Amino acid sequence: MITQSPVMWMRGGTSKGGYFLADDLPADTAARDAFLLRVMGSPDPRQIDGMGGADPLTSKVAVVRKSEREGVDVDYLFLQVFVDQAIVSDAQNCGNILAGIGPFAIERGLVAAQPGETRVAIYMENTGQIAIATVQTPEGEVRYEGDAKIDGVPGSAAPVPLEFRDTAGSSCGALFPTGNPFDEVNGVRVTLIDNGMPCVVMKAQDVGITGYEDRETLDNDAALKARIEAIRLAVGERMNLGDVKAKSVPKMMLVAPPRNGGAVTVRSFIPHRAHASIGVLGAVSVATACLIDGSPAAEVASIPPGNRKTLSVEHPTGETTCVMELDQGGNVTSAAMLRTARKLMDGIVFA
Ligand code: NQM
Repeated sequence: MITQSPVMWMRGGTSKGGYFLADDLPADTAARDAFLLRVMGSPDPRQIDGMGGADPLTSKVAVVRKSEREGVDVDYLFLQVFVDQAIVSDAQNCGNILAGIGPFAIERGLVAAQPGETRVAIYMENTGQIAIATVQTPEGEVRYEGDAKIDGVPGSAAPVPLEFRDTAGSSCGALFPTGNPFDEVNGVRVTLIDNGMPCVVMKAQDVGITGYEDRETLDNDAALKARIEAIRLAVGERMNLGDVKAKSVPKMMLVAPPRNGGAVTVRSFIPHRAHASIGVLGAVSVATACLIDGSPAAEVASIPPGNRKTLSVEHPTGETTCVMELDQGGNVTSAAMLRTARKLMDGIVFA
């Protein structure tokens, strides 16, 4: 059992976590997970004896290695360390923590900084797909300061644009794992979709809320949580995710008409706590659901014309903009998103 490891703590997008080199962690999965639970202080709702922030959004880990794949710089494995259960899950990807991977890879010497900016090709091990991150490297070093703002994070920082391609069916094997653009589950019309993140998309009003509630109100609504958890457990097998009781997917997405000029408003459960904003790939999957004629999301969404769509997804702390490219058949071929990241500390963590 290892008792300490080098680590860099970073904010990636609207999440925060520990970034490790794969070689610094045990190769054995059980030993690695036991170490990470100790590092985060899980299981404990306050994570008082560890680094976790008592929130799924701040109890995250990235494991990074130099890639041996053609055209790829680094491989990134995302691990969700549950807060109040002794679970470390690789069943989902994370597009927010992804925003810190390029800077971390350059900082650790896995990728050489280029003049001006550095494009880092990242293989996302959880889903077997590639993302491209562009990192500001004006003086041959990562620059974190800048003017880019993302809702859910105070202040501004250097931009880290992320591009995703071919994310359909990342974990479920198909964009619509049931083959249908919408289904009915427990009397609620839902779209079961995976365009980078397995999601169950439904109208907020169909489960008795407006869709404009704040995070705290949603987190305190036990009846709502029980209702959507029953839907989640019922669709796991249908989404090719198996028994999802101890998994952090699918995410539950409750949509309503936009209120601030955007495309749609979303309240997401990830899956047991309400998200303070929205996940990156979660937003891509919801935005994709909005483009499907006749789906519950399309009924409330406001979609601009054209094959290159800028879709503002409104959430509890502002909005997240997704730029979606569509082919002639209306299928989403790529998605891009602006994120930022910040190095918080570099040192040794103890278990
Ligand atoms: O959907 C939270 C987050 C995420 C995941 C979650 C994410 C994504 O906001 O790509 O970023 O859904 O658990 O970090």
